[in-house]
Amino acid sequence: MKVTLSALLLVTTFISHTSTGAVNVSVTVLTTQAVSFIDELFIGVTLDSHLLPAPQHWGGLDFNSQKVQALAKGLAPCYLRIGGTAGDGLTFDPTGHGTTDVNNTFTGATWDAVNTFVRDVNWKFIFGLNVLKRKDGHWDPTNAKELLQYNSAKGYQLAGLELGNEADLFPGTYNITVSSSQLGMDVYNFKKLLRSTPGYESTLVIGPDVNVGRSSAFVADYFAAGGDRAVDRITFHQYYTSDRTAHLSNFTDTKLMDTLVSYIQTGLGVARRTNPHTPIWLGETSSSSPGGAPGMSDRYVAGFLWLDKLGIAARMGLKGVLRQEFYAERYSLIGNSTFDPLPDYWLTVLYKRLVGGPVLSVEASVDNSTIRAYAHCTKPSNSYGYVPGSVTMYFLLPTDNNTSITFPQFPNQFVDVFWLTPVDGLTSNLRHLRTVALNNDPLTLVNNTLPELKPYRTERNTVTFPGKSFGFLVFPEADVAACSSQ
Ligand SMILES: *[C@@H]1O[C@H](CO)[C@@H](O)[C@H](O)[C@H]1NC(C)=O
Ligand SMILES: *[C@@H]1O[C@H](CO)[C@@H](O)[C@H](O)[C@H]1NC(C)=O
Ligand SMILES: *[C@@H]1O[C@H](CO)[C@@H](O)[C@H](O)[C@H]1NC(C)=O
Ligand SMILES: *[C@@H]1O[C@H](CO)[C@@H](O)[C@H](O)[C@H]1NC(C)=O
Ligand SMILES: *[C@@H]1O[C@H](CO)[C@@H](O)[C@H](O)[C@H]1NC(C)=O
Ligand SMILES: *[C@@H]1O[C@H](CO)[C@@H](O)[C@H](O)[C@H]1NC(C)=O
Ligand SMILES: *[C@@H]1O[C@H](CO)[C@@H](O)[C@H](O)[C@H]1NC(C)=O
Ligand SMILES: *[C@H]1O[C@@H](CO)[C@H](O)[C@@H](O)[C@@H]1NC(C)=O
Repeated sequence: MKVTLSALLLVTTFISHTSTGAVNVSVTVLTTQAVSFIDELFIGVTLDSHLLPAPQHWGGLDFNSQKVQALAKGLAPCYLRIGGTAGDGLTFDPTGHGTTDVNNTFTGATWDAVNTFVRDVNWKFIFGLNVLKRKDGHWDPTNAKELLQYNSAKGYQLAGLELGNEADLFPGTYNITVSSSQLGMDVYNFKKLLRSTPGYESTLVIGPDVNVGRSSAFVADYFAAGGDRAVDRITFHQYYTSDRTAHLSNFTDTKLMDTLVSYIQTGLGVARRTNPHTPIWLGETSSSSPGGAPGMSDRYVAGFLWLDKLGIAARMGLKGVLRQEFYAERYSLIGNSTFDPLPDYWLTVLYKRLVGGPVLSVEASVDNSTIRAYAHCTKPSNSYGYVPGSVTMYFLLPTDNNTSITFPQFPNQFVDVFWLTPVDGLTSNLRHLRTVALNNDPLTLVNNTLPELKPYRTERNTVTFPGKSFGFLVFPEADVAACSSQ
């Protein structure tokens, strides 16, 4: 309790006074025109394919848990993508009878469990098919057809399908080489098959699901061979660092954050040659790989890379960011076995509630190693009653400095503050709870229900926050033209 109280005093002080010693920043939103647009499905989540074979029991994820359902509904509407390296080793067997290779088989019952869940919580399902089912040098769709047939007989909706995960790494993981141009042809043929299968006329074909920074030539060949006409969404996978070498300082390192800018530029450069208009997603992305950095990727500090990623991706025109992952491993949004929401879960919920529609540019009086600032129109259908014309800004303060932010273009206006701070330091794990506070109130579920997530309203034109923290500000009276006619 002592820790919580001192954090409380600190931030209350900061919100009410301009303190000496704080870095002063002036921020202006460019209101005349939007630079991009995102919809309410912008943030999606993932689960890894290795959870599908029955012996895994979904890694302990209980789809019937009220808590899990409440947390999932808190993110809805939301894409759920199940994919990953293990997916290219899996076979669908509706009954599971007579299966000897149980660790590489998933059954109709498993498929039912996830589809029922997705329907109950109002998510949309994307699945990665096994591209290593091969015959005479090309993909063999026999097992995929069985799955599609089973799926439509049950009346399940499939929002999207992928074919092959990080195929550029097959030589190392599966000791198999499939050329990028062969994959481009495979996905093109898959698209034709899907469009001629009743019930799948509008299921998205998604790919190529590789790291474009590592394999841009691979991606270019994939598009040139037919992938360009096949894909409805282009997906690149992205991680900032590896679990093995991750260091706490990486999570607030603005140079490392900026590597995403050049990564997306590389992706745009490759994709836009053949696909000038196809929406681009970060189709699988998190802080560090392959499972998340121990003691970091599931703590408050992970929010810096996550929120900055959302800001950069939206501003650079991306239409989707699929967070690796909803459950399991160290970069999950909810706790392994406890299902307690982790700090990035709450950050994601706030983003989904407050941000949406047109994306705006921001100018700050100091450079982006002192403050990271992003602006959007406030989500049109928000639960707070914010009217069209409202603006939502979000900020990351990556340094240790207390920072005062002033908004010269919005004098004498209310500001609604949703500021997130850790309850016990950047890697807070107090009593094994990785708690984050919203305006000093530790966030928890009450009776499996999400709290209201109320803002703190202030009339001050300058707001001050502690270093190494982040949060959202809403300007309900901004009356920005680009946000008025959504
Ligand atoms: C499946 O994997 C588990 C461990 O993950 C192992 O104990 C078991 O022997 C495997 N089963 C088969 C049939 O390979
Ligand atoms: C990889 O496959 C080749 C044949 O395709 C085989 O000769 C080689 O032993 C395999 N390597 C490993 C590590 O399994
Ligand atoms: C992470 O931080 C460590 C320690 O400062 C540094 O050596 C390493 O290069 C950083 N990693 C990345 C990907 O920037
Ligand atoms: C949950 O944590 C335990 C203990 O750390 C670990 O053995 C297990 O693999 C984890 N489960 C998942 C699904 O990540
Ligand atoms: C931050 O500023 C640097 C130049 O100082 C620029 O290269 C980088 O793209 C900027 N990052 C973002 C997210 O705008
Ligand atoms: C930020 O402000 C608090 C409260 O006034 C103070 O204790 C702390 O030392 C300040 N931090 C820095 C880095 O100046
Ligand atoms: C939680 O649910 C129990 C049983 O339904 C009820 O008695 C209790 O008042 C609820 N608590 C809150 C804080 O709503
Ligand atoms: C204040 O914080 C310290 C430590 O994080 C940084 O070294 C400074 O660069 C920073 N100052 C500004 C203006 O960002």
